[in-house]
Amino acid sequence: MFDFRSDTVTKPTPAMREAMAKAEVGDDVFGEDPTVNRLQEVVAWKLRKEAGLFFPSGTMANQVAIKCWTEAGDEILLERRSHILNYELAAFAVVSGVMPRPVEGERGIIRVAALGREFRPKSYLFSAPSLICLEDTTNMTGGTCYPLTVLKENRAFATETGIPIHLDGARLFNAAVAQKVEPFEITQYADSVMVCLSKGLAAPVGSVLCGPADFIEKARKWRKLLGGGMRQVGVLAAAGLVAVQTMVDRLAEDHELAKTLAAGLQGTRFRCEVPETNIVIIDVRETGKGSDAIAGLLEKAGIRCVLADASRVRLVTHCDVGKEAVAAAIEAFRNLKV
Ligand code: TLP
Repeated sequence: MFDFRSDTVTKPTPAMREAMAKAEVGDDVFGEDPTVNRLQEVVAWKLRKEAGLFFPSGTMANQVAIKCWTEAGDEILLERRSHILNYELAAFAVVSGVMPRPVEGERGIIRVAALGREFRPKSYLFSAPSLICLEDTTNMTGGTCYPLTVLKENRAFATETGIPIHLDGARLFNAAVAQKVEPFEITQYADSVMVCLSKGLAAPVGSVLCGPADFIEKARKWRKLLGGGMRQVGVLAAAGLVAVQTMVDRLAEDHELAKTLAAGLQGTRFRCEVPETNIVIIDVRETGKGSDAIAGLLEKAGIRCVLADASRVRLVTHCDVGKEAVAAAIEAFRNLKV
């Protein structure tokens, strides 16, 4: 069985396990875990933000960011197919009491004109637009990266309208590697950023939220309220440090394999765009079957994937699937009796 469901299935590397065993720890609710503090500093520096805060998950970090930037009754602008809107159980409504205003992106990329169309100025009739959430790389729209020029225009719009930008950078390091830029060249356009260590970087757990120092202080309170205050959590942060220090450059290999997979489907009834990073979204409509049926057949052929929607499946490349797995996936698609 080759597992292409997500890069979240990656297992911690031997170096991570060793670092975890040796990690110096303290009570992080008192701010006394040296390994957590180091991870927060390292990530905040890489993203050139004042401060960072370790979270058990990307979902909690995104939701705390929304909580910190908004008041109940506000609205947040975000892409129609974004993770925050579709895969976080409407937590923004439960935790922050805000309303989503979906924006149509191009392969998940929100351009300034689309923001302008959805933005409504302050009025006693409207819920106040209080936050723009961007996702880089985009997930269910195929791992696309925000061109820096688009981010710059969106930033200008946000500054003009006085709304902060939160960047869901679950796969921000994939974007930086694919675009051959430093992560801070991307994050300079956002007020707050969440990055995941548990996706392609292969750490077992964890995300870091970064932003201005006063925002992170506020976030610390909301993290605790949600039960995310952890104690000797340096054992997890140690793996996160190995992840950010040693697993970023190799993401290029995952991107290459995703391209190989997409190229292998050329000339078949499975349609996909050339992937920019490690996510391949495959449209199965030409087979006359739904994505659930195709995923079921692939599973029988030893290839695991997830559904992006009713007509598209998603395969993600990562460090625990190599060339052999990709060759097997191509063969499985080509041999499907549909
Ligand atoms: N994404 C997971 C699933 O939840 C869909 C995946 O397999 O891709 N933002 C983005 C863009 C994400 O892709 C994810 C996870 C998250 C946030 C949430 O991170 P976690 O799983 O740590 O809560």
